[in-house]
Amino acid sequence: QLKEAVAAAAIDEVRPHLHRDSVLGIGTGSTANRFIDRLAELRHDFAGAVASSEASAERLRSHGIEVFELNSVGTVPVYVDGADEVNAHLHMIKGGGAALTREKIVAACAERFICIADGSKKVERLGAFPLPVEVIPMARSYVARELVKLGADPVYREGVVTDNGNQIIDCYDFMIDDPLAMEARLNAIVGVVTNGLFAARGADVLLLGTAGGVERLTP
Ligand code: DER
Repeated sequence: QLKEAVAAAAIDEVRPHLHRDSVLGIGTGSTANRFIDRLAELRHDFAGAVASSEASAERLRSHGIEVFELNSVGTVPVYVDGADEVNAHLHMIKGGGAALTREKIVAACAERFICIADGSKKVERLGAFPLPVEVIPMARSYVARELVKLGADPVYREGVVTDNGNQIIDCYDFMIDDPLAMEARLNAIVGVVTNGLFAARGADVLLLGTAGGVERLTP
């Protein structure tokens, strides 16, 4: 359905940017999984992938796709990933799947970020989806107090430990008028590892699955 359609569109979107020793950047989540499942179609057009989570790395390997450590590759030509929300500037909220830190790292290394999402993710203003913030465990309460000062309702995502051994606070009731400024503000809180605002490095292309077909949007 919509996830399949945007995954198929993403295969066509990335193909022109690949050569046989390219290494692709791969995101995390159910939409990224649909893309991973179709990558075999491009098997001979790239060498392997870097993954933004152990879960995605395992899924890639299950399709016989070589997974590289990011430190052993330079920039990647494309990064393909989903989002929890995306606005008209292609700023995103990500982190619903608790992989935001490695997603942000691989996205930073990518020449082109291709976001794949169903139409429900497109919003006017970011923040209806609770903004994930990855924190160093010992700093969790301190960071929560700082988030309250910024107007958020911080909720500890119980029982979740990220691939990096950290915890997640989800910021509820936190409508974000200036994603660029808020991303920088959150990064300045001691104990914050990563916040789920992808604005400084947003997406370059959004493939949005709608009932009328896949829309291709740019900032
Ligand atoms: O955690 C993330 O940032 C993922 O990209 C996620 O939020 C999107 O997940 P979905 O494709 O399963 O909706």
